[in-house]
Amino acid sequence: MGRRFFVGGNFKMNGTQTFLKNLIDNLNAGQLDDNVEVVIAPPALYLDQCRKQVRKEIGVAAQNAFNATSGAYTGEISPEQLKDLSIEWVILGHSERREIFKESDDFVASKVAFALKSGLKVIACIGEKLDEREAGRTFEVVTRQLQSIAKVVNDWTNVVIAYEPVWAIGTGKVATPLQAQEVHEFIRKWLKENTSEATAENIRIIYGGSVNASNAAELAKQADVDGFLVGGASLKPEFVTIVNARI
Ligand code: G2H
Repeated sequence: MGRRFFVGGNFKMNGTQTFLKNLIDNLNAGQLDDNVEVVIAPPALYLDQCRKQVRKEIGVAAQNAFNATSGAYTGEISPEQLKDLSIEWVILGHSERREIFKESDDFVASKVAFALKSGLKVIACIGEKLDEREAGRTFEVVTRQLQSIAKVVNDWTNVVIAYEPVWAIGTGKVATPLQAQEVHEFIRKWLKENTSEATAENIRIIYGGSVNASNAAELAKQADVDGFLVGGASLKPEFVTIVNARI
């Protein structure tokens, strides 16, 4: 069985109750390719609202979760609390969390392990920065990020890997289909050599970084691109076009 195409919408810190209601009305009314798994990731405050408003075939993800069930962790949200609101997914290791909030590889890995153990599915983000790409260190960086996750994850069934080159995020500077394919292929090969052939074959590796309605179809044709994590364009009606990139 082939890998089911996966399109996530990462709303980041955007939206209000009214804005998100309109966005979801548009998504609920859209003709979405049945072969695509669609997941939206609203800001934490609006997870409950969005889970209730969006049609049930569409998944909902948090943009972060902590690595404990409860306790004195001011400002944090636990996987248990997400599950209490019927949230199935969480994005972890996004470059904005790594960069702005200084989340280390080990911290990201521990959150991935804890979220999986708690029964959430995880969109685990990796990707190199511009200076790292220019220094020819892309494979080294994604290997380091993968390695730290692989140290704590045995079963990858509930993991989607998002390759998001940091230089392409929110910049309008999308990776070319060949640049994306090259790294996705590398990631799959690394997983084959370091986890198992079945994991490498079954895992979805999605691309993120300035995906929009104009570039999605070409990116989607690449053999190892199994979907997208979409930021800016997920806040617009064109998100439906991106979901349908393969039809
Ligand atoms: C990358 C992406 C979504 P954008 O962060 O995760 O955002 O599509 O705005 O580059």
